[in-house]
Amino acid sequence: MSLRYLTAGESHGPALCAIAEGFPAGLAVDFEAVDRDLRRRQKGYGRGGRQKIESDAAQFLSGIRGRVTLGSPIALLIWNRDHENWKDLMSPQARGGPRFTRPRPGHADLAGVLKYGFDDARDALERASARSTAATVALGSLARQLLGRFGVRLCSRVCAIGELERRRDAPPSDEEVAAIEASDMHVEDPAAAAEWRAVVDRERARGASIGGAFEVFATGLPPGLGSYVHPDRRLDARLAGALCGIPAIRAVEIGSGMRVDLPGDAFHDAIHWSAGRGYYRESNRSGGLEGGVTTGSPLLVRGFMKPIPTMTTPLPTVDIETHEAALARYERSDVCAVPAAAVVGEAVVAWELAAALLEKFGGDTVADVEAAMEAYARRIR
Ligand code: EPS
Repeated sequence: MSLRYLTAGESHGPALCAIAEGFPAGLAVDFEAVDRDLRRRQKGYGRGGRQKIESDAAQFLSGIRGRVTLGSPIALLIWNRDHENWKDLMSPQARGGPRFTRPRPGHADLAGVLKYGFDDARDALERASARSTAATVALGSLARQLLGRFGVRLCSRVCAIGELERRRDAPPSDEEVAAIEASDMHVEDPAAAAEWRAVVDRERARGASIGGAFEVFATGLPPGLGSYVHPDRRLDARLAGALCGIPAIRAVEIGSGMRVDLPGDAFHDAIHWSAGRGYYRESNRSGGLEGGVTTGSPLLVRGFMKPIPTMTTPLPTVDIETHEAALARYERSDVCAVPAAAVVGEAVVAWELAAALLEKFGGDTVADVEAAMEAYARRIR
C-alpha cells in the first residue's frame, strides 16, 4: 500500500482535517513533536495577525492506539480558533457578510470565480488560503517520524528574501539547525536575518509584500529510492510537484540544478569507492538525486516563493459585479511567509521521501520495513 492522504477545510471554517493511509503498524507516534512542527509553521518575521489568534495543535481521531500506529487510516483535526469570529460568514450553515468582489491579482480569487461560477470570491479564496498548509505540516510530521525511525533526518533554512541570497550546499550542523530554529528568519546567520528583516520592513512600509526561497535537506537516505523507469516514478519530479503544490511556490531547484553556467566536468559529482565507505562523492551538485533516484548523498531541494498577493497598497483589478476598474480588496495577511514556507517544504519533502521509502521497502509493520531495509543494505554492501 502506498502512502496517500486527503485534507479538507476552509481558512476561517470550523477546522482543518486530514486522513492519511499507508503508515505501517507499530510506529511510535510523538504527538508533542507534531504540535511542535505546527508551531514552527506559525512563526517568522513578517507574518500577519492570524498567528496571534491561532495556536495550532492536532487532535488525532483514529489509526493510533496507545501512541502506536495500527496500520489503519489516521484521521486528525486542527481547530481554527478564528472561526469563532467568522461563524456568521464562514460555516456550513451560514454565508453572511459582504461579498468579496474585487479579486487580488496573483491570488486564486478570479480563477475560482470563473472556474466554479461563484459571485463571491470568498468561496474560492478560503480553500486556496495557505492556512491549509497546517494540515500538510501535521501529515509531514508523521512522515518525518517514520523516516526518523530509519535514520533519515530533515531540516530546512531560508536562503533568500527578496534580492538577497544566502545559499549553501551542505546540510547545516546540529548547532546551525538549533540557530535556524531559534531565528525568526529561519536562518543560522544573524547578519542575514537582520538584512532580511530590513527588506520585510521596507516592503511593509510600501504596503507591498516580498517572497524568497528556502532549502530543504535530508540526510541518512539509502541509495535507490525513486526510479528512472517512468516519469511519474522519478523522485525529483515528485519532489518538484510536491513543492509546487504549496501555495505561492513557483519554482524548484534540485541541488545545483540552476547552475547552467557550469560545464559537465565541473557540474557532475565524480564517483569514488573505498572499503570503509563503499561508493561516495566528494561533491553533491546532484542534490542527492541521479536519474530520479537517491544516491545516498544528502538530498537538497530549493523552493522559490512569489510575494503574497494580498497588499495594503493593492493592485488594479476589476469588480466582478460591475466590471468597473477598482483596487483589489485588502484582507489581513502576511508581508512575508518564507520562514513558514520552509517548514511546509520540509513537510512535503518528508511525505514524498516516506512514500518512496515505503514503495521500496513497504510492509504492514515497521519491523517488516526494517527487515527489508537490512536485506537491501546487505546486498548493496
Ligand atoms: C495563514 C492564514 C491566513 C493568512 C495566510 C496564511 O489567515 P488570515 O487570512 O485569517 O489572515 O494569514 O494566508 C495567505 C497567505 C493566503 O494567501 O491566503 C496560515 O495559517 O498560514
